[in-house]
Amino acid sequence: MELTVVVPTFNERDNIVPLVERLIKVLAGTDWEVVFVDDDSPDGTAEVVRQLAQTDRRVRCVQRIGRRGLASACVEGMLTSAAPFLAVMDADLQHDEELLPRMLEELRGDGLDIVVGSRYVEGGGVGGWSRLRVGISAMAGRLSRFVVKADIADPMSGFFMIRRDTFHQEVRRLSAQGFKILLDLFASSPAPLRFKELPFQFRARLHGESKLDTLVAWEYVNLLLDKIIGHIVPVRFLMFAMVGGVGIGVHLAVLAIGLRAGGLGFPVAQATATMVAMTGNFLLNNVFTYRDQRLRGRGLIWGLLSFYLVCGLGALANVGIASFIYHSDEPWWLAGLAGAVVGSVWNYAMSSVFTWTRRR
Ligand SMILES: Nc1nc2c(ncn2[C@@H]2O[C@H](COP(=O)(O)OP(=O)(O)O)[C@@H](O)[C@H]2O)c(=O)[nH]1
Ligand SMILES: [Mg+2]
Repeated sequence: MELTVVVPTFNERDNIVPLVERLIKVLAGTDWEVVFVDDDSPDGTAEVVRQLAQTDRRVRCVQRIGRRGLASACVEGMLTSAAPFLAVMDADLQHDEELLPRMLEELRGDGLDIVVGSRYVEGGGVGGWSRLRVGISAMAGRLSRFVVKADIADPMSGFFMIRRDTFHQEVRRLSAQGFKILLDLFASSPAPLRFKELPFQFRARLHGESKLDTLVAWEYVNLLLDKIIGHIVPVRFLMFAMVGGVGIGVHLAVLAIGLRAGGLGFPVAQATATMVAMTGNFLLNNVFTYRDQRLRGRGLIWGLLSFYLVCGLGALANVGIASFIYHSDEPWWLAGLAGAVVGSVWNYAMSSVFTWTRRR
């Protein structure tokens, strides 16, 4: 086995067969396999892959349940491989498979760790992208300079081939968050990666639709933050704390409205504000902090109930600690702050176990 092509998929049913046909054609004469890593696509992508795998041992499927995330899918697909060379490409035929044999050729020599399919070197391009998307992509590329020192034209590319031993050297340092696995590889490498970029034309998607939505920008910021400060404090906790800050604003606003406009008594207004703030925090965390494990449908209801419970206990811990410190003759603000910190750490730790559990 010389080459494993890892293909992350989410709702790509109709692209599987055409992609494998093309791989068979361009990789003739090479000993290769393709691993599709599917995040339990509702359209049955994994089933299509398995059907193909029934008659072709080169095709394999890893199906992940209750998880989302392009970068982590790529990492886990690469970890299934024993081949010396690993390629990653999209399922939707936007990446030019003709490049694969040339990437392989480059890597077989001893001089390179990674070969990148690049849209931004001479001869490459993005075809029919809108100006807005070109602008956003260029902007993201400039931001990436904060974490990547290499002078690479297309650090956001999702199309590359890497030596397996290079990948294994840095796999434990990877953030594996969001969309940008290549950037992650470059930013996490202990020694500068020896790389080469080969141009290709980014084609239009064959079937299905893009999973890139506006929150991808958010994931990108997460990745950059993780690379910059992730070794000091987990970025997820920072997100959680930021949402908590928003929650305090929501709480005070609802309280004020309840007291002034609603004419409620203080306990009722405070209870209402607490419920609204907790619910709001839950929904915000579900979309931003735990985007990769987002709860839906019935899981959302159970998640909300468990979040109420976790936060209720967190509030008890908060008040208990704060009162204890206050009665030890420490200043009121220190007592209050200590209670709040203990409460938020509790809420964060417990909700990561009981609310956004991976099992759901
Ligand atoms: N396993 C997995 N694959 C994903 C996920 N999101 C996107 N993909 C796949 O990643 C590739 C690139 O996504 P795509 O929507 O085409 O992004 P675009 O080309 O930037 O518009 C495609 O093969 C998708 O099916 C995900 O959450 N999990
Ligand atoms: Mg695509």
